[in-house]
Order: sequence, then C-alpha cells, then structure tokens
Amino acid sequence: MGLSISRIAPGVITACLAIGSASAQTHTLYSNDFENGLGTAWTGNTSVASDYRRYFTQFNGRYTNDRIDLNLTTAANPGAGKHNLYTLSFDLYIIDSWDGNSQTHGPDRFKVSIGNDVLLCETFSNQDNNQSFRRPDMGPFHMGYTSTWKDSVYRNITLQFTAEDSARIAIRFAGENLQSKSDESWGLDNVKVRYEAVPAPGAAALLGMGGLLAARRRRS
Ligand SMILES: [Ca+2]
Ligand SMILES: [Ca+2]
Repeated sequence: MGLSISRIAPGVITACLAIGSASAQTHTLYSNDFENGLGTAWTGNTSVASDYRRYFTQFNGRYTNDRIDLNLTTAANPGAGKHNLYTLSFDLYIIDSWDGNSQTHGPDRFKVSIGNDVLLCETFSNQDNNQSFRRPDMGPFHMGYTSTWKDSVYRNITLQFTAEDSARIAIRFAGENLQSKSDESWGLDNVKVRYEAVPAPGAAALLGMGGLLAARRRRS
C-alpha cells in the first residue's frame, strides 16, 4: 500500500517495561471510540458499524481480509538521552465463525504491523480453544451478526513500539485467511496511542540498524 516506516529509528521494545512510572508523564497521541465516526486518520476501505448495540458500541468495522491503516505523526524529540515509547491499545471484536489454528478453514489470523515490523500476529477462534491468543474478555457467544456463529470481545490489547521523532507512521490492522463478511469479520474500538519519554536504548541496542529490533506484545 506504499506505506513505509523506513524512517523509524532503531530502538528496542521491552515487553515488561513499566508504564507510568513515578517520573514518567504519559501523553495521548491518538484516541477514538468511533462514536462520532472514524475521523481523518484512517485509510483503506474503512467503515463504521453501529449494529447490535447491546454488546457493541459504534466501532471501526467490519472487515475480513482487509488492511486498514492508522496514520499518525509521532511526537517531537523528547530531549537528550531519551526517546519516546509508544503504547497502542484497542478493543478487538472477533465476529462469527473464526476457526483459529484450523488448517482446514484457517488459520484465521489478526495482525498489527508497522511496515515490516509485526507487533501482533495471532489466531482467534469462536469455535473452540484452538487459538494462539488468550481467551476473550466476553464470549464466545452470539452477540450479533450471523446468528449461527458466536462472537467474542477482547478488551485493551496493548502493544508497544518506538519510532523516530516527528515521523509519519502507519499502524496497519489486518485479517488473514478469513471468509466472507457474513462468515468471519472483525472490528476495532477504543483505539488509543499514548507515549512517554524514556531513557534511550543502550549502545548494544543501537547496533541493530534498520528498524525496530524487537516488537514484543504485552498480553494484557
Ligand atoms: Ca465505540
Ligand atoms: Ca454471531
């Protein structure tokens, strides 16, 4: 799609790095609950869904094998000896007959990436426990859309990354190996990107030129 993070600086992501330590100040770069629409930051074949409000608020969806991008400009230089650590969080709606690790009907994957750096790549199932990601916060049970298939909600999935100062980045959300929208779909809600200035990675981390050294996820 022509989007690149070639300007992302070398950095290291530490999965267990404490967020909001005593001296750190967290800033919000982006926040959207989609109750007033998508806004202008999203590209791709995007849409808003507002069905089945008993379980879902208005959200960014629905999608199947689509790829949608959240386009942001990162924060300015936080100062000498520091860089910004970004925390992306969102709710994920996994709707209808996702098949998880099934080799017959899947594997049904949901993926988050920035350029070639994959922040999350996991399988999800509404049929059984055969999936790589943790169990949902709600479901699986039928919440809406196709009545013969169950649905599930994952709250506050949290991923961290570093990026160059004042750079344009595109955070990509994508489904893989899914069937039609009436059979398997997904949506996003309560998407937030926050950041805080933290000490710059040490010399060892800086040896890895050419992008993020690691992109680990926190399974919140
Ligand atoms: Ca919402
Ligand atoms: Ca359903």
